[in-house]
Amino acid sequence: MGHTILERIIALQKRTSNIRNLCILAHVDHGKTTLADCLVASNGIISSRLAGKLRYLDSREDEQIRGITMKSSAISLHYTTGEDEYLINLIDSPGHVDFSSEVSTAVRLCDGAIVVVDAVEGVCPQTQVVLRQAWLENIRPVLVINKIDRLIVELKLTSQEAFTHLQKILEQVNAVTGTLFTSKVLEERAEKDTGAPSSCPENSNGDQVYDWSAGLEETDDSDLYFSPDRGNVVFASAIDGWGFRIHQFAEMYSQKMGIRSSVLLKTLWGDFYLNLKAKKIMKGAQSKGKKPLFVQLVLDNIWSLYDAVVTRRDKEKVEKMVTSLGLKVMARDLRHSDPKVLLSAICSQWLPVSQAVLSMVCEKLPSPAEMSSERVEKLMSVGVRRFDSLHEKTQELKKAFLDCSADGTAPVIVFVSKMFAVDPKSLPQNKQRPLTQEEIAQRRELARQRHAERQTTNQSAETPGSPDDGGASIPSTPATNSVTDTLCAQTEALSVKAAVEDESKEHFVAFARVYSGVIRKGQRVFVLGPKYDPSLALRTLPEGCSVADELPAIPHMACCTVDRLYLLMGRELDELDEVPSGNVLGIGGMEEFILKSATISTSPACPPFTPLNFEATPIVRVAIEPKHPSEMPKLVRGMKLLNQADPCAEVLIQETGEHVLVTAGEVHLQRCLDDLRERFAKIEISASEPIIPFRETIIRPPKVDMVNEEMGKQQKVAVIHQVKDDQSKYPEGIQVDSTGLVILTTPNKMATVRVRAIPLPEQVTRLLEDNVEVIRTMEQFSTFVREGKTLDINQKILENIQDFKVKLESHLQGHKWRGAVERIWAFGPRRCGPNILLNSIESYRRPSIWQCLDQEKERPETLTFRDFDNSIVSGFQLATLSGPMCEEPLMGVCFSIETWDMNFQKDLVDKEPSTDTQSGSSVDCYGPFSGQLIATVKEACRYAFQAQPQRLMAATYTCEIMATAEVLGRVYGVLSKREGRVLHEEMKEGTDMFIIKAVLPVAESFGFADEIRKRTSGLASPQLVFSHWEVISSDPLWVPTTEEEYLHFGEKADSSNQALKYMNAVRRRKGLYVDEKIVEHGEKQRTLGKNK
Ligand SMILES: Nc1nc2c(ncn2[C@@H]2O[C@H](COP(=O)(O)OP(=O)(O)OP(=O)(O)O)[C@@H](O)[C@H]2O)c(=O)[nH]1
Ligand SMILES: [Mg+2]
Repeated sequence: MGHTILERIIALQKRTSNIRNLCILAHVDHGKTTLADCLVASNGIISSRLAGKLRYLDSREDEQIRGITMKSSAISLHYTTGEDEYLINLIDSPGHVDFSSEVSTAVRLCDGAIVVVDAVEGVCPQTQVVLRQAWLENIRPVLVINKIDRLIVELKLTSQEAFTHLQKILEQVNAVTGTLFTSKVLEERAEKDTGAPSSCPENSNGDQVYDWSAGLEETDDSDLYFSPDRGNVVFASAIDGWGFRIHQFAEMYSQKMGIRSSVLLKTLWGDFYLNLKAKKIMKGAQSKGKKPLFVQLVLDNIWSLYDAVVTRRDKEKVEKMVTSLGLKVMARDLRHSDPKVLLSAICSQWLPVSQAVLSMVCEKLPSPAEMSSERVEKLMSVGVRRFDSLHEKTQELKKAFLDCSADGTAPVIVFVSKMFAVDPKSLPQNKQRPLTQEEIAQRRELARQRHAERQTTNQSAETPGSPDDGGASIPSTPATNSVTDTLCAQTEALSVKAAVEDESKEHFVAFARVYSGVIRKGQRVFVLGPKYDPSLALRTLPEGCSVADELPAIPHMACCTVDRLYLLMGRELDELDEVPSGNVLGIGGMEEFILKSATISTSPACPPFTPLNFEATPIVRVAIEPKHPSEMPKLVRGMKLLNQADPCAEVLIQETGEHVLVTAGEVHLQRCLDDLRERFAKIEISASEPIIPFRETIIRPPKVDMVNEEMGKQQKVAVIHQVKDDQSKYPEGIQVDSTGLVILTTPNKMATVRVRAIPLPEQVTRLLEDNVEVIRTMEQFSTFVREGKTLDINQKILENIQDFKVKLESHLQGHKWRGAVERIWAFGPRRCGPNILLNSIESYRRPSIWQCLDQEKERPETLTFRDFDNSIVSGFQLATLSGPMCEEPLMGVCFSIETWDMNFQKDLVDKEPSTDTQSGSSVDCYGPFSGQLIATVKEACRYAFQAQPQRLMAATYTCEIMATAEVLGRVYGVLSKREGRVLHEEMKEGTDMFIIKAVLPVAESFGFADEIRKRTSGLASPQLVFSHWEVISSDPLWVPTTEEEYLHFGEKADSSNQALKYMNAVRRRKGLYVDEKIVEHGEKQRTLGKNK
């Protein structure tokens, strides 16, 4: 980059109110990177002819090949309008679901977003997701409706039809925003009603009117919607380089027609028409069958341009239009064989898209200095606590956030949202940079001096005996020369060595933003991990200490020196010395201290930022090993680097010793493997088939048997009898009655439990899954209470807990579940999973898990824990972690403990006369007895589970496929082959496309997208999003029992049992026993060749 531009950007970085940090968000392929190209071209970084074709921000090779973006990358642009000069820190994000975590890392660093929507496809699933993400981070969006050329060229709509179509799209987008907003407003209103003191949003700068997340009462909510007359919508075709806001046309026509531009602006988008006779703008174009203003004044112009240039190629007309618009088009472009070249040459002068988008961004999006206080509280990771319960020094920092001061005295606060690996060669310090004028002058001077010196030496060598020369100077000159030479050689050698070292080392740059203060090269800072607790640190650290002091070790806190600062320029980096508040930047040399994200501050009171909201669930896992076992260390190192470089990929070592990589989807997996092979490990690797997760559950006894016959009473008895026979396989000492109640005693006979497993209603399972965070908070609260500490939960979280409880009560109805919600003992596995442990013991009352809801109420003292309460819970946790079918976690199961008898006294009496080894009163809570109890409860739960009809649950994706009518049949073919189920199908209005929504088991999804693409010649491409767990209806443990079943199915069913197949595959992978006939037909075992 030229020095002048760099200097300009550095100067602009200091003017906080003229900075805009924004990201481009959209569904996959809606044209984000193409739009970014146009904006980049406006700064002369790439040629405007290449804009749209180059996709400059897709710097990876695979991004270019596949044509999708896989990472978010930033670039700084400047924009001048009138007097004002702005710095735009632009971040392009990927639209593919697999990379939605990259979107989260981008959104966090921005104050605004450009939401791009394809004019043909409209609002797609990912559009909704990104709007939600923008809303969750409280950033303000503006809209670009892109690819309008497709309406003209592909769909061949008339301008009138296009107007209706565009109106519909705008409605759709506003509907999504509306839903997000209303739920928020209702929530806040409820909060105000309860009178929570701290949660009312206060605003210090009175800018609430534009804050799309403040209360409805004080807010003009119309500003949250997109509307062309408000100037937050651009209509564009990024590929042809044009885009406009309606005010451009309003101004143009107000001069021409003498109508005030404000009037035109109000009426241009809407049901108005021009009455030429009365010289008036009238309402009701639709009902009167008139052309709406927007069609007449705006769209018709564009349509006729396309018609002349692309469709009819009418040279004369084009030339006429060019002159009437006052544009200059090069003769070369006029003659070009591709009409698109001429089109973009005309359009990019007439309505340059960069101008329209950048002016909208500067006008409508907030500067970093306008951050709302609500967003600050959210960022400051208040989490479940009340803001006012934080340490006062921490609370003071809120002001620093709001001020966004670039003053040297303000505390430095920086958030790193991801680490990305860069090629050491592209680092500015390793690159030869062009010299500045001064440097050139300096070098020239040096060279001149050296030359002069050499000449003098030569001269003096020629005249050795010259008496005029200072005696000392003659020998000293060569000596100094040789010294400088060796010095030079040394430094060169050093730098070569360093370069070699650098080559081998992977360089990471932190993707970050400064929220307060000025970060400088060489500055000492604290790096705070996500679990850092400022109040603990403030208690431990001496008053008024600073980063420079020798400090005691604090958990999750490290001190380091800022090594290098970079300006992010897409594919390039430029070195900076300091970066003031409000800017996006790259920080080098942090890889030792930061894994994926972190908070950097000079104040120990700074809390770690709230963790990023990741929408994608990492679900696809593969085991990885090197081709050559000796390269294992390289693989381990490579996986560590990959883990650091990708916000979403997880790397873990399973109990079996396998190295497992967990990714968000197939495309993501592919990219991670490529990265490992070519970049981080640089070795040949082999990846296993994807490991597919399952869940185990139980269902109510089926009413229909395998041959689809209703089970009469008689048969039921027969079946139950059969089940009972099965139970002979239970080991001795376990009693299972016909209703599935399991009675089990610990080996030392001190405790007996009775457990029953009950399937949870489906809604309850889903509710539990959705409320993991709520459950975790409750668990945290209970732990705090048990340890005698207190936790101030903020009002909103309390409401969520209350809400969760009410919903749970409403779903758990019927006599079986009477009072169940109050009796919940624990959730599992990992204390927050979708299974419930129920306390059905009449004599045992323990503190409720809902105790955080009635903190004020006096808790009756009688409710105390029995000893070993925890052992029962642990047993339950273990049982739910891996089920009996194939050791996968359980889901949707309720274990009801009906009795729990402890007979210490009896034990004492029995044993005392003979031995005095153990006595009940001295049993240690963590001694062997608790271990026995844990094991017993676990076993009892397992048997209780097995006493019910068991089923496997498969992870399912939902996918939306857009396809034209011709390929619809093929799409259905692929879906049904892969056990997919179509939920619904509809025709997209105004197009000939169908939208098919379907569910597909994850297990069958590998290669699905490719297959669809191949079968439909690339016309349909689905995106798979993890949605839920679904029970597989066939019984994996089914064996024919009745005569009819034998008759129908024989020894082995004709159609293979899908659930059994899955189960056996998992068991085989885990090295568990598989009950299969290995030799099916004895005679085939002969060696046929020798069969004479
Ligand atoms: N007809 C038409 N095509 C466009 C327009 N803008 C982009 N495209 C095409 O749409 C395709 C996708 O464009 P990208 O810019 O890569 O889309 P993206 O949103 O960045 O995609 P991801 O980053 O993968 O989510 C490319 O083939 C572009 O040429 C447009 O205005 N009109
Ligand atoms: Mg892209």
